[in-house]
Amino acid sequence: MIHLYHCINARSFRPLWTLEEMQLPYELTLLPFPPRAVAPEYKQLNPLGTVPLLLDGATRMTESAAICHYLATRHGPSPLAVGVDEADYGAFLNWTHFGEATLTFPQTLVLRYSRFEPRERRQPQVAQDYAQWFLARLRAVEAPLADGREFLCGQRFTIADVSVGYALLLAHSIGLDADFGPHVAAYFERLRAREGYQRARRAQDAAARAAGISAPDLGVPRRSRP
Ligand SMILES: N[C@@H](CCC(=O)N[C@@H](CS)C(=O)NCC(=O)O)C(=O)O
Repeated sequence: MIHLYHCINARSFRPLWTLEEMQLPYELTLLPFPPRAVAPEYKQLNPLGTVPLLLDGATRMTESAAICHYLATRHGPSPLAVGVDEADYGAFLNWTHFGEATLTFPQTLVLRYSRFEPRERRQPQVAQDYAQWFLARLRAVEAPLADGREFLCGQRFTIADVSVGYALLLAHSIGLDADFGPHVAAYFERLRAREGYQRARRAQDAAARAAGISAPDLGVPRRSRP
């Protein structure tokens, strides 16, 4: 049985969303955030103390985009993965990694230096600079969507959309979505309307209720549902 360790709205939402898109059976363990500090026993399973952690037989993975790719191929074949023989294979790999390395990483600096650090260690200039950095890189998503395509590559929804979609979800939860371009905003709505996305949110909510864990307050007034 596939086992996913997850924190509310963390990058582990990517594999959760993929599991629900594929309707694979899995076990979900929801941890309080950050597990490194508040669930120290978790470090025996994952010495990094980060989520996601995916266990599947002898396979053990801690990188969210790679886990999505693994699920769509090892537990495929699935249209969620673009195959090596398809024209968009390179674009698929590029978007899948772009979602984490280019679009999510700068947001973690925004979060850390504007919310998570103790007040005396906060760095508003760093937070502001990396928010701008994120929004500048997001133009690389706005431009291709302007041609009317529904999803990023392969002419269908794939885990490249899961990877980039999670970066948009994080931007939404820290209030950067106000600066989304019109095509990115419409794309984000399309992703959130998906049955698989909705199922993943319900699975997260049910696990949170069962574990008595609530979402960390990121200090952003909510304009719309996550
Ligand atoms: N590149 C990794 C990053 C994993 C990561 O840093 N996860 C964050 C949650 S979004 C975490 O567990 N942070 C807790 C910590 O750093 O202690 C991925 O894509 O999965």
